[in-house]
Amino acid sequence: MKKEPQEIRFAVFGAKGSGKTTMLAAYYGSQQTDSFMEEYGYRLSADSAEDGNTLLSRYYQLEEGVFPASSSDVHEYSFSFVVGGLKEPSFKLKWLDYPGGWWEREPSDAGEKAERDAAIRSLLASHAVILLLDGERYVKEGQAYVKKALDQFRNEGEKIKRASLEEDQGDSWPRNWIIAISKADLLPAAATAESVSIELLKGSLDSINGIDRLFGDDSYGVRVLLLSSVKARKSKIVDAHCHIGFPMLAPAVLLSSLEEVRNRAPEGKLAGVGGMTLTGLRKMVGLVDRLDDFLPEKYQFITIILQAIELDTILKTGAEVFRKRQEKAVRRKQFQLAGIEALKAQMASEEGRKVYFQP
Ligand SMILES: Nc1nc2c(ncn2[C@@H]2O[C@H](COP(=O)(O)OP(=O)(O)OP(=O)(O)O)[C@@H](O)[C@H]2O)c(=O)[nH]1
Ligand SMILES: [Mg+2]
Repeated sequence: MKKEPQEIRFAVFGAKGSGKTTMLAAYYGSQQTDSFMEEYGYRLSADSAEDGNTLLSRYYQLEEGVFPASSSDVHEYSFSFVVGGLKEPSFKLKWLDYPGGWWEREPSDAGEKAERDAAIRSLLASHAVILLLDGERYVKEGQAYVKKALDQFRNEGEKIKRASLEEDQGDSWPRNWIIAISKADLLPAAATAESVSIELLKGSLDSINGIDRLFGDDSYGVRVLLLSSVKARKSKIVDAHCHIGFPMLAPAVLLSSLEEVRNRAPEGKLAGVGGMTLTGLRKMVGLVDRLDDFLPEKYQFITIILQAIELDTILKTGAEVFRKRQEKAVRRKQFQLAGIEALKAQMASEEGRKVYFQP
């Protein structure tokens, strides 16, 4: 029997209006051009034709200047991560879109409660968590908004965590998290992921610590990803093809999942690895061999990637090297390796470093 490709799940938590649905449509739509495949060497394809059509029609609407309506349903999208030249996908990516209003009110009936519970179970099964902050409100209201949004998330998160402990799911809850700033087209031009990370630590340290405690995250600093789906002013789309941060989304999720492997390693197994810098991650590679036996199942696949990833080389080497290796892996029909090389190329690029910061 043919083996199914492994899947990476990530959870995007974002309040009503923070830009989740627009992001998914623009992320998917922007990858369906030949020029995307040429430039990045991969693309996502939706596993169901119906989902693909829904997302594409939302993308075309954006091109017409129309944003999607506020979501009233939850839906899980399944994508294949396909590297150019290969027929088989390298991985699957699962992405749940749901109404952000859920976090602001009680379920309206038993049906909605059941839907929410199922969604929460699926979010808890993810490899990485992204907290989406509304960039428009961040620009207008500054740290007051950030604090409010993070504290609200922590309160909700605590409820979810209690429920998951009751269901005995507690231990697979992801421990690290990324702040993504949506609508980053509205940030000052000089803003980088690192400068935003510094601002957040300066202005909202208590709230950030609160979330670290919720997840049991012991990293120092905060991972930040800048994202923008379109360029818009006052809710009017100026350029539907102008995106920020999209190519870094999958690598950021992957990096964050790798950290999770370190967090979950039994005491002593990764002694000496120290802080979770990219160089720290590199040191894990040699130690990771027998970790699989100790890790919850959903993380075992990530160790395969970790062994292939050579993070120090990424830091020293330009993206070109990885593109070449990707081509080689494609020629040899090494599906997973080709996908990994595509992501590494992106991590090594200058663009990648501007929009994603990992302490
Ligand atoms: N400037 C700018 N505005 C955006 C962008 N993405 C979304 N918006 C604005 O934010 C609004 C909400 O976006 P949605 O994608 O519907 O937000 P959501 O998180 O899915 O909201 P719910 O479905 O209600 O949870 C849009 O109607 C736009 O006005 C962006 O990339 N840049
Ligand atoms: Mg929505």
